[in-house]
Amino acid sequence: MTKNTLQCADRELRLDSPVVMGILNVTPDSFSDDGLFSNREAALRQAEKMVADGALVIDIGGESTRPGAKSVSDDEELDRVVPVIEKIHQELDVIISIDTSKAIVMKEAASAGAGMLNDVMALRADGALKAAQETGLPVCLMHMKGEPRTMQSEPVYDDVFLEVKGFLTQQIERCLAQGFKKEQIIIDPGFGFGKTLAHNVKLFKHINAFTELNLPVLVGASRKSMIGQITGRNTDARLAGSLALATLAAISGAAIIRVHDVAETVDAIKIANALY
Ligand code: 7PJ
Repeated sequence: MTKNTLQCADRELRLDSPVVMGILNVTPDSFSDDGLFSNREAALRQAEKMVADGALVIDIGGESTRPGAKSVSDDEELDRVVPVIEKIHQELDVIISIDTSKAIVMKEAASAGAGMLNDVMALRADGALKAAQETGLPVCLMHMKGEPRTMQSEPVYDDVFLEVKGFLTQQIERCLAQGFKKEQIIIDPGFGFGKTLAHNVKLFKHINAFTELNLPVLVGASRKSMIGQITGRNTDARLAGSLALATLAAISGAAIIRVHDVAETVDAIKIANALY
Protein backbone atom coordinates (compact mmCIF):
# COMPACT_ATOMS: atom_id res chain seq x y z
CA MET A 1 0.00 0.00 0.00
CA THR A 2 1.56 3.29 -1.07
CA LYS A 3 1.19 6.48 0.90
CA ASN A 4 -1.41 7.76 -1.53
CA THR A 5 -3.70 4.78 -1.25
CA LEU A 6 -6.73 4.28 0.99
CA GLN A 7 -7.54 0.70 1.93
CA CYS A 8 -11.33 0.49 1.61
CA ALA A 9 -12.21 -3.03 2.82
CA ASP A 10 -11.17 -5.28 -0.08
CA ARG A 11 -10.57 -2.41 -2.50
CA GLU A 12 -7.80 0.14 -2.81
CA LEU A 13 -8.49 3.74 -3.68
CA ARG A 14 -5.48 5.40 -5.29
CA LEU A 15 -5.26 9.11 -4.65
CA ASP A 16 -2.36 10.06 -6.92
CA SER A 17 -4.71 12.39 -8.73
CA PRO A 18 -8.10 13.75 -7.65
CA VAL A 19 -10.94 11.22 -7.70
CA VAL A 20 -14.66 11.77 -8.02
CA MET A 21 -17.15 10.57 -5.42
CA GLY A 22 -20.72 10.43 -6.75
CA ILE A 23 -23.59 11.37 -4.44
CA LEU A 24 -26.44 8.89 -4.11
CA ASN A 25 -29.19 10.16 -1.86
CA VAL A 26 -31.69 7.58 -0.71
CA THR A 27 -33.82 10.01 1.26
CA PRO A 28 -37.40 10.86 0.39
CA ASP A 29 -36.60 14.56 0.95
CA SER A 30 -33.14 14.99 -0.58
CA PHE A 31 -33.19 18.44 -2.13
CA SER A 32 -31.56 17.68 -5.48
CA ASP A 33 -33.16 14.35 -6.31
CA ASP A 34 -36.65 14.69 -4.88
CA GLY A 35 -36.51 11.16 -3.54
CA LEU A 36 -36.33 9.81 -7.07
CA PHE A 37 -33.81 7.20 -6.05
CA SER A 38 -35.42 6.09 -2.85
CA ASN A 39 -36.03 2.61 -4.17
CA ARG A 40 -33.39 0.00 -4.64
CA GLU A 41 -33.54 -0.52 -8.41
CA ALA A 42 -33.50 3.18 -9.17
CA ALA A 43 -30.57 3.62 -6.81
CA LEU A 44 -28.70 0.82 -8.54
CA ARG A 45 -29.29 2.35 -11.96
CA GLN A 46 -28.08 5.74 -10.77
CA ALA A 47 -24.98 4.14 -9.22
CA GLU A 48 -24.33 2.20 -12.44
CA LYS A 49 -24.40 5.40 -14.42
CA MET A 50 -22.07 7.16 -12.00
CA VAL A 51 -19.58 4.28 -12.20
CA ALA A 52 -19.75 4.28 -16.02
CA ASP A 53 -19.18 8.04 -15.87
CA GLY A 54 -15.98 7.59 -13.87
CA ALA A 55 -16.89 7.78 -10.17
CA LEU A 56 -14.51 5.65 -8.10
CA VAL A 57 -16.62 6.05 -4.98
CA ILE A 58 -20.39 6.20 -4.46
CA ASP A 59 -21.47 8.07 -1.32
CA ILE A 60 -24.79 6.74 -0.06
CA GLY A 61 -26.77 8.85 2.38
CA GLY A 62 -30.07 8.03 4.06
CA GLU A 63 -30.44 11.12 6.22
CA SER A 64 -30.71 14.59 4.74
CA THR A 65 -28.30 17.04 6.35
CA ARG A 66 -29.57 20.08 4.52
CA PRO A 67 -30.32 23.06 6.75
CA GLY A 68 -33.55 22.51 8.67
CA ALA A 69 -33.93 18.82 7.76
CA LYS A 70 -35.64 16.49 10.22
CA SER A 71 -33.62 13.68 11.76
CA VAL A 72 -34.55 10.07 11.06
CA SER A 73 -34.61 7.06 13.38
CA ASP A 74 -31.93 4.35 13.34
CA ASP A 75 -34.35 1.85 11.81
CA GLU A 76 -35.57 4.21 9.13
CA GLU A 77 -32.02 5.09 8.07
CA LEU A 78 -30.97 1.42 8.08
CA ASP A 79 -34.02 0.50 5.96
CA ARG A 80 -33.07 3.15 3.43
CA VAL A 81 -29.36 2.45 3.04
CA VAL A 82 -28.57 -1.20 3.83
CA PRO A 83 -30.49 -2.82 0.93
CA VAL A 84 -28.98 -0.29 -1.48
CA ILE A 85 -25.45 -0.95 -0.22
CA GLU A 86 -25.97 -4.72 -0.50
CA LYS A 87 -27.27 -4.41 -4.04
CA ILE A 88 -24.52 -2.09 -5.27
CA HIS A 89 -21.87 -4.19 -3.55
CA GLN A 90 -23.18 -7.29 -5.38
CA GLU A 91 -23.56 -5.70 -8.77
CA LEU A 92 -20.88 -3.03 -9.22
CA ASP A 93 -17.13 -2.70 -8.97
CA VAL A 94 -16.95 0.49 -6.94
CA ILE A 95 -16.09 1.66 -3.45
CA ILE A 96 -19.19 2.41 -1.39
CA SER A 97 -19.05 5.23 1.13
CA ILE A 98 -21.76 5.54 3.77
CA ASP A 99 -22.73 9.09 4.68
CA THR A 100 -23.93 8.71 8.25
CA SER A 101 -23.29 9.86 11.80
CA LYS A 102 -24.90 6.87 13.52
CA ALA A 103 -22.84 4.06 15.06
CA ILE A 104 -25.37 1.36 14.16
CA VAL A 105 -25.56 2.50 10.54
CA MET A 106 -21.75 2.47 10.26
CA LYS A 107 -21.63 -1.11 11.54
CA GLU A 108 -24.46 -2.42 9.37
CA ALA A 109 -23.20 -0.57 6.30
CA ALA A 110 -19.75 -2.08 6.75
CA SER A 111 -21.28 -5.57 7.01
CA ALA A 112 -23.33 -4.91 3.87
CA GLY A 113 -20.23 -4.00 1.85
CA ALA A 114 -19.37 -0.36 2.45
CA GLY A 115 -15.67 0.47 2.07
CA MET A 116 -15.56 3.93 3.58
CA LEU A 117 -17.30 6.00 6.27
CA ASN A 118 -18.25 9.62 5.71
CA ASP A 119 -19.42 11.47 8.81
CA VAL A 120 -20.48 15.11 8.79
CA MET A 121 -20.33 14.94 12.62
CA ALA A 122 -16.70 13.70 12.57
CA LEU A 123 -17.57 10.73 14.84
CA ARG A 124 -18.96 12.88 17.68
CA ALA A 125 -22.30 11.03 17.98
CA ASP A 126 -22.75 8.46 20.76
CA GLY A 127 -20.68 5.36 20.10
CA ALA A 128 -19.64 6.47 16.63
CA LEU A 129 -15.90 6.69 17.27
CA LYS A 130 -15.68 3.15 18.63
CA ALA A 131 -18.05 1.68 16.06
CA ALA A 132 -16.19 3.35 13.20
CA GLN A 133 -12.81 2.12 14.39
CA GLU A 134 -14.14 -1.41 14.74
CA THR A 135 -15.24 -1.51 11.11
CA GLY A 136 -11.59 -1.18 10.04
CA LEU A 137 -12.69 1.23 7.29
CA PRO A 138 -11.25 4.66 6.50
CA VAL A 139 -13.27 7.64 7.64
CA CYS A 140 -13.87 11.15 6.37
CA LEU A 141 -14.01 13.62 9.26
CA MET A 142 -15.99 16.73 8.34
CA HIS A 143 -16.24 20.03 10.20
CA MET A 144 -19.71 21.29 11.05
CA LYS A 145 -20.54 24.13 13.40
CA GLY A 146 -23.69 23.39 15.36
CA GLU A 147 -26.16 20.84 13.99
CA PRO A 148 -28.06 20.66 10.68
CA ARG A 149 -31.30 22.01 12.15
CA THR A 150 -29.73 25.28 13.30
CA MET A 151 -26.29 25.53 11.70
CA GLN A 152 -27.09 28.30 9.22
CA SER A 153 -28.47 30.76 11.78
CA GLU A 154 -25.70 33.35 11.89
CA PRO A 155 -22.57 31.26 12.44
CA VAL A 156 -19.71 33.28 13.95
CA TYR A 157 -15.97 32.54 13.94
CA ASP A 158 -12.91 34.53 15.06
CA ASP A 159 -10.91 32.92 12.27
CA VAL A 160 -12.80 30.28 10.35
CA PHE A 161 -9.67 28.60 8.96
CA LEU A 162 -7.96 28.29 12.36
CA GLU A 163 -11.15 27.07 14.02
CA VAL A 164 -11.85 24.42 11.37
CA LYS A 165 -8.22 23.28 11.29
CA GLY A 166 -8.13 23.15 15.10
CA PHE A 167 -11.33 21.11 15.20
CA LEU A 168 -10.09 18.65 12.58
CA THR A 169 -6.73 18.30 14.34
CA GLN A 170 -8.57 17.47 17.57
CA GLN A 171 -10.77 14.87 15.88
CA ILE A 172 -7.75 13.31 14.16
CA GLU A 173 -6.10 12.94 17.61
CA ARG A 174 -9.26 11.34 18.99
CA CYS A 175 -9.27 8.84 16.12
CA LEU A 176 -5.59 7.98 16.56
CA ALA A 177 -6.14 7.47 20.31
CA GLN A 178 -9.02 5.10 19.48
CA GLY A 179 -6.75 2.98 17.27
CA PHE A 180 -7.28 4.44 13.80
CA LYS A 181 -4.16 4.65 11.64
CA LYS A 182 -3.28 7.94 10.03
CA GLU A 183 -3.65 6.26 6.61
CA GLN A 184 -7.37 5.73 7.36
CA ILE A 185 -8.28 9.39 7.84
CA ILE A 186 -9.64 11.90 5.32
CA ILE A 187 -10.49 15.49 6.29
CA ASP A 188 -13.12 17.88 5.01
CA PRO A 189 -13.67 21.56 5.93
CA GLY A 190 -17.42 21.04 5.47
CA PHE A 191 -18.54 23.65 2.97
CA GLY A 192 -21.94 25.06 3.88
CA PHE A 193 -22.14 23.42 7.29
CA GLY A 194 -22.48 26.32 9.71
CA LYS A 195 -20.75 28.79 7.39
CA THR A 196 -21.66 32.00 5.62
CA LEU A 197 -20.52 32.65 2.06
CA ALA A 198 -17.53 34.62 3.41
CA HIS A 199 -16.56 31.67 5.63
CA ASN A 200 -16.85 29.22 2.72
CA VAL A 201 -14.74 31.47 0.50
CA LYS A 202 -12.02 31.82 3.11
CA LEU A 203 -11.94 28.05 3.69
CA PHE A 204 -11.82 27.36 -0.02
CA LYS A 205 -8.80 29.62 -0.41
CA HIS A 206 -7.12 27.56 2.32
CA ILE A 207 -7.65 24.11 0.76
CA ASN A 208 -3.94 23.96 0.12
CA ALA A 209 -3.24 24.76 3.77
CA PHE A 210 -5.43 21.81 4.84
CA THR A 211 -3.36 19.51 2.64
CA GLU A 212 -0.42 20.45 4.90
CA LEU A 213 -1.96 18.20 7.58
CA ASN A 214 -0.75 15.41 5.26
CA LEU A 215 -4.12 13.74 4.95
CA PRO A 216 -6.33 13.53 1.88
CA VAL A 217 -8.78 16.43 1.69
CA LEU A 218 -12.35 15.90 0.51
CA VAL A 219 -14.30 18.81 -0.95
CA GLY A 220 -18.08 18.69 -1.18
CA ALA A 221 -19.71 21.80 -2.56
CA SER A 222 -21.67 20.45 -5.52
CA ARG A 223 -24.82 22.55 -6.12
CA LYS A 224 -24.51 24.06 -2.65
CA SER A 225 -25.82 27.47 -1.70
CA MET A 226 -22.35 29.06 -1.90
CA ILE A 227 -22.55 28.43 -5.66
CA GLY A 228 -26.06 29.85 -5.72
CA GLN A 229 -24.92 32.92 -3.81
CA ILE A 230 -22.01 33.60 -6.17
CA THR A 231 -23.85 32.86 -9.45
CA GLY A 232 -27.42 33.78 -8.54
CA ARG A 233 -28.61 30.36 -9.78
CA ASN A 234 -31.16 27.93 -8.35
CA THR A 235 -30.11 24.40 -7.38
CA ASP A 236 -30.99 22.95 -10.79
CA ALA A 237 -28.80 25.47 -12.63
CA ARG A 238 -25.60 25.19 -10.64
CA LEU A 239 -23.72 22.72 -12.86
CA ALA A 240 -21.32 25.22 -14.43
CA GLY A 241 -20.58 26.80 -11.06
CA SER A 242 -20.06 23.37 -9.50
CA LEU A 243 -17.63 22.39 -12.26
CA ALA A 244 -15.60 25.57 -11.86
CA LEU A 245 -15.43 24.96 -8.13
CA ALA A 246 -14.47 21.29 -8.56
CA THR A 247 -11.70 22.23 -10.98
CA LEU A 248 -10.30 24.83 -8.59
CA ALA A 249 -10.53 22.35 -5.71
CA ALA A 250 -8.62 19.75 -7.72
CA ILE A 251 -5.81 22.13 -8.62
CA SER A 252 -5.70 23.35 -5.01
CA GLY A 253 -4.85 19.83 -3.87
CA ALA A 254 -8.20 18.24 -2.97
CA ALA A 255 -7.96 14.43 -3.21
CA ILE A 256 -11.66 13.55 -3.39
CA ILE A 257 -14.38 15.68 -4.96
CA ARG A 258 -17.94 14.82 -3.88
CA VAL A 259 -20.45 15.69 -6.62
CA HIS A 260 -23.88 15.07 -8.13
CA ASP A 261 -22.76 15.47 -11.76
CA VAL A 262 -20.12 12.79 -12.18
CA ALA A 263 -19.53 12.70 -15.96
CA GLU A 264 -19.02 16.45 -16.25
CA THR A 265 -16.79 16.64 -13.19
CA VAL A 266 -14.62 13.74 -14.36
CA ASP A 267 -14.02 15.59 -17.64
CA ALA A 268 -13.24 18.86 -15.87
CA ILE A 269 -10.70 17.13 -13.63
CA LYS A 270 -9.12 15.34 -16.60
CA ILE A 271 -8.54 18.74 -18.18
CA ALA A 272 -7.13 20.13 -14.94
CA ASN A 273 -4.77 17.14 -14.65
CA ALA A 274 -3.62 17.35 -18.23
CA LEU A 275 -3.11 21.07 -18.42
CA TYR A 276 -2.27 22.34 -14.98
C1 7PJ B 1 -21.06 16.89 2.50
C2 7PJ B 1 -21.18 15.59 2.96
C3 7PJ B 1 -19.77 17.48 2.41
C4 7PJ B 1 -18.90 15.39 3.22
C5 7PJ B 1 -23.15 16.38 2.53
C6 7PJ B 1 -25.02 18.21 0.25
C7 7PJ B 1 -25.27 18.07 1.71
N1 7PJ B 1 -20.12 14.83 3.32
N2 7PJ B 1 -22.51 15.28 2.97
N3 7PJ B 1 -18.73 16.68 2.79
N4 7PJ B 1 -22.31 17.37 2.22
N5 7PJ B 1 -17.82 14.68 3.57
O1 7PJ B 1 -24.51 17.34 -0.43
O2 7PJ B 1 -25.39 19.29 -0.25
O3 7PJ B 1 -19.55 18.64 2.06
S1 7PJ B 1 -24.88 16.45 2.40
